Amino acid sequence: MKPRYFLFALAFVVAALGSCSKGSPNYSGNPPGGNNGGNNNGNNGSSVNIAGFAFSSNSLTVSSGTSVTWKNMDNVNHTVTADDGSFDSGDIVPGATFSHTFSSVGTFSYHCKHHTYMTGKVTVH
Ligand SMILES: [Cu+2]
Repeated sequence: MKPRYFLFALAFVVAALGSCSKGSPNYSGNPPGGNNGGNNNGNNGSSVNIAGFAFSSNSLTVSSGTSVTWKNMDNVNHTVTADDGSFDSGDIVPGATFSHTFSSVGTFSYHCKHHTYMTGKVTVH
């Protein structure tokens, strides 16, 4: 009596599991191509580190309207001063940043007032 009841119950469970797995949808795992990727060359901003008494990207090309941010990674003051005087950060203390938006097309050379060998340029198109 008892063993037969047990077998019956077991058969029922196996049948239930079987129908369950047969009935499950054809799921093939993660959907493909979910990553759109980051767009790193957008027009909204660009950055230059000042480190080791040098501008990390000393020749930068950006679109008109781009805001460029310089960050002083050194432990002395630096400046970002346009050679033609069109912009001047004043002293950028260690750890601080300076931003300038380039709204007109052209090539803008700049330097650091304290260390005139530190030079860079931004080409705006
Ligand atoms: Cu400097």
